[in-house]
Amino acid sequence: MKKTMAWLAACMLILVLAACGGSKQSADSGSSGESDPGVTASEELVIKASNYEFDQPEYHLKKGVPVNIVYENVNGNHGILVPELNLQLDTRNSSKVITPDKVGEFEMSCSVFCGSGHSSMISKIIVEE
Ligand SMILES: [Cu+2]
Repeated sequence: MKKTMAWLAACMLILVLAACGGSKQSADSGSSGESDPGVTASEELVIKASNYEFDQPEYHLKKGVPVNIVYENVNGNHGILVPELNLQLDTRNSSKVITPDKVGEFEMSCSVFCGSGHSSMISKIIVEE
């Protein structure tokens, strides 16, 4: 009986040592930068554009909260562009999940040259703490 216990203990010790020696290299999880394909957004923000305005003068987001931005084209042909948030959407590419990482007000403009009212298509994305 005692012999068996000793043998078991020895086995355990070898296993533990082997496990420790083998797990030295830890896999680095590669960060993908700005776009977050692995993130599931719990929030959704729909931004609509028509000739020649966005449906709201400002849109509010929370810092650090993943949000799925959905672009909806009501009439004409427009898009949205927010360089600071690395966000550009239009009818062909109409949604993207972003996680704002800084607080501030960011100007949103129309990404498609749509006609006489193009330059007046300006709204704001406001990121709050
Ligand atoms: Cu436009």
